[in-house]
Amino acid sequence: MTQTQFTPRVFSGIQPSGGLTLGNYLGAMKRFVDMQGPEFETIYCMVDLHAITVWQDPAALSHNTRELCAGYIAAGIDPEQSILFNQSQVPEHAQLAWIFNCVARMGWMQRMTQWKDKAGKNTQNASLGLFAYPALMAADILIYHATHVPVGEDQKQHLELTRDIAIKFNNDFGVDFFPVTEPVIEGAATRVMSLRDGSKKMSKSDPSDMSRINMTDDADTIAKKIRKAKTDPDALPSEVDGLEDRPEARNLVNIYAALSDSSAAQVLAEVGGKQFGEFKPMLAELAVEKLSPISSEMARLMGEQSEIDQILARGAEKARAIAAPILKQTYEIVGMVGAASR
Ligand code: AQP
Repeated sequence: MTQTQFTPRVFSGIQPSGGLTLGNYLGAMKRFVDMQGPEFETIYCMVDLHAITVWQDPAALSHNTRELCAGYIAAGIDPEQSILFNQSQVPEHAQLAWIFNCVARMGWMQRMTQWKDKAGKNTQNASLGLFAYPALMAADILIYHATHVPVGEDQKQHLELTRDIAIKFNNDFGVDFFPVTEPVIEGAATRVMSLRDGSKKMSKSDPSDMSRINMTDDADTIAKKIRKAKTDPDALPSEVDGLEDRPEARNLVNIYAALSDSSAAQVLAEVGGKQFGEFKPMLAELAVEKLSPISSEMARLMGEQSEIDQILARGAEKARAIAAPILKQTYEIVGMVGAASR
């Protein structure tokens, strides 16, 4: 563990690997907004270098990066208060990632469940970048000496690896340089599940559009997707224990709880005993009420492309002002000639 007092600083990112989903919003973005305030410096990123670990059409990548930026702002991230940028504009991420590629062990990467899920059976054909993804993620966080990282449940293992990399670097070089970052995995919807299969995470890249709510879906589409969401024939229970072995019911209750800033227990106290025929329209109404203002603001911002590009460029400049000195010190610690005079 480190003894150094680090500035309380939040870093997190989202991949522009598709359109934003309700899972990204509830598990990550909404909580990024909550963490904006006097307690922390906040740095939020569109992690485009991560996105290309699987094939991305170049035009779609640019579009999705801008749309994600619009999503951050529409959801409540203030680019004056938080640093908002896309990863590839700050080369220090990739530079530190290389150092971490040399610190992390192959065995650590091989244990990552996201690697196993995304590479599937054909690991020989997966990109080297996909395998090394967690080292780049560690660099994203540690290049800012971030102390807190809000993420969804699926990123827990990668954050543990980030801590392992920080500890190993500090031990290998006999320094107390990188913080051992705290994951912040909180709220009612840390793992929003697919609307078609309660055992699968809601994901941007799921081939079925009916499995997810996109932040750009209109009111009718949201209502239709919720109406068609897979459920079971029983009424909702009055207590959380009654959701055990009912993953689809639990998912819809958790989504309702997160959208209404309450807990599953509070929701069930209100809706326990209702059939899905009654609960689904309530959920659809709430989802439309909360998401429509965000999607219409995203659409408006997407009409202002040059403004988005300027916000990203300004954000990248501010990010580099923090990242460059940390990279310089890292190079000095590692023994790279010339680092001290840069
Ligand atoms: N279903 C989810 N429930 C809660 N949180 C979620 N997150 C993603 N899906 C859910 C959180 O969103 C943040 C950004 O995730 P990401 O875009 O970097 O990558 P991901 O986790 O791989 O998300 P997707 O949607 O599944 O993307 P693809 O399909 O491209 O792999 C993270 O904090 C994540 O936990």
